Amino acid sequence: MEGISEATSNGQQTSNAQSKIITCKAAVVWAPGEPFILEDVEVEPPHKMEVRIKILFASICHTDLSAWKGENELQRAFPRILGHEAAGVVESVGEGVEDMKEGDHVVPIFNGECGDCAYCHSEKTNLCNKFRVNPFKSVMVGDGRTRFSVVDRRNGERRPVYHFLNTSTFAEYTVVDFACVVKINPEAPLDKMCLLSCGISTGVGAAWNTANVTKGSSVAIFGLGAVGLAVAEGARLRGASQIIGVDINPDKFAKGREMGITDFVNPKECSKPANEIIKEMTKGGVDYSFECTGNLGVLREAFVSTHDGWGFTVVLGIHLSPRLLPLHPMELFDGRRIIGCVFGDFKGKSELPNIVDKCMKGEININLDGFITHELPFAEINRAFQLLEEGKSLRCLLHL
Ligand SMILES: NC(=O)c1ccc[n+]([C@@H]2O[C@H](COP(=O)([O-])OP(=O)(O)OC[C@H]3O[C@@H](n4cnc5c(N)ncnc54)[C@H](O)[C@@H]3O)[C@@H](O)[C@H]2O)c1
Ligand SMILES: *[C@@H]1O[C@H](CO)[C@@H](O)[C@H](O)[C@H]1NC(C)=O
Ligand SMILES: CC(=O)N[C@H]1CO[C@H](CO)[C@@H](O)[C@@H]1O
Ligand SMILES: [Zn+2]
Ligand SMILES: [Zn+2]
Repeated sequence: MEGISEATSNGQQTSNAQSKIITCKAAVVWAPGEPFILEDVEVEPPHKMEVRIKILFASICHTDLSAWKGENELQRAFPRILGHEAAGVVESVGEGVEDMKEGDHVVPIFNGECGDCAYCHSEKTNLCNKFRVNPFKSVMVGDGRTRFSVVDRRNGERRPVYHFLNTSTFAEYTVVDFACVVKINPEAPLDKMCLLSCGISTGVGAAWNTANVTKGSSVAIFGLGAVGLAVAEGARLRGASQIIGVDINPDKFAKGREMGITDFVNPKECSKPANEIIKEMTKGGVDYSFECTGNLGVLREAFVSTHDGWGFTVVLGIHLSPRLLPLHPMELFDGRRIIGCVFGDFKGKSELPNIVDKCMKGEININLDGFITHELPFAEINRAFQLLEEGKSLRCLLHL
């Protein structure tokens, strides 16, 4: 942090009397695919029902990589602060926030939980009517504005910097809606908890909540990044007897073995489609398959790799390109089911604190350390993105 200045009289209504504008470093993307630039940004105090967080750790998820590249034109709000997998400490809270205070340890969640809408009250979904994940949104719900601004070097003018996934964690300080931040046990190590704010919860939850993988069952996981390997962890902890990992990068196999993968398929080295190989390996198909690549062709492979009659496919990969699912309607009569899953079907605010406590007590034995393959200072964020893009890292932990 560079320094805290008095809030300027630019008409912004701030509800927290002590709270001032903070000038700090943030990794700003000015245009799709351009390197991150560590800029001095101004971060407004939290407005009503918002929280300002000091980010201590942030890691990079493939969804950040896709957004950085601007793979979907609708998503192109720049300059922007990306990042959604992080952990930190509450710096200040806006009017009306009662479940958090300065100093609380928190993880942001991109799929919010207001706790008050019909969706939040329903046991059937973890989506929230007001704060559900939406990669196309880039301004706060309260007033439709951003809480970040930066000076544009090209003309010297201050301009707004857009948010991402309700969290924007590649910044020393960020402002999020109360619904998108979870208070956790202060004893929990924040570096590891960072991974629970997206990738690991998503993968583990997909196995536990969405698919409800049962003991002795067979599983195929397409894409062995952090999300896919977290599915493997979830399936292993549920007692799945066969966990087949599918990836075009053979470097993922060694790590996969540690995470419970029992068999590997590299489609690049096979003369027939992965689904045919998997059906042979499992006498007709796996009980559960998980798509964790964001590739449409892979999605189809995952779907037809399951056993007819009861096969269950969970889609985790984000498919941003405007193309439709490659399924023939008649195929649905073969008894295979398919569903997408956001954030492992966990309700973030109500369930994550309990998951954190269970991890600490050893009641849930997720190998969080195994996912942190690299650590770098915040200033090396460009290298961290490169590591993920080249398939060298699972999660690179940035220290802010
Ligand atoms: N649904 C959710 O809530 C949610 C949450 C987090 C991430 N995601 C999405 O999950 C996906 C995985 O994220 P990640 O961070 O683990 O990414 P990652 O880049 O670490 O892993 C992706 C893996 O897929 C493999 N792969 C790519 N193309 C392949 C192909 N054709 N066949 C087989 N394997 C292939 C890569 O080699 C890599 O190992 C991304 O699409 C991400 O956007 C979704
Ligand atoms: C998951 O499966 C187990 C074992 O079959 C069952 O007891 C449990 O009720 C299932 N849970 C859900 C949420 O369906
Ligand atoms: C800052 C930000 O992107 N806020 C969004 C949070 O999510 C809701 C629901 O998708 C959006 O309406 C907000 O714009
Ligand atoms: Zn993510
Ligand atoms: Zn809600």
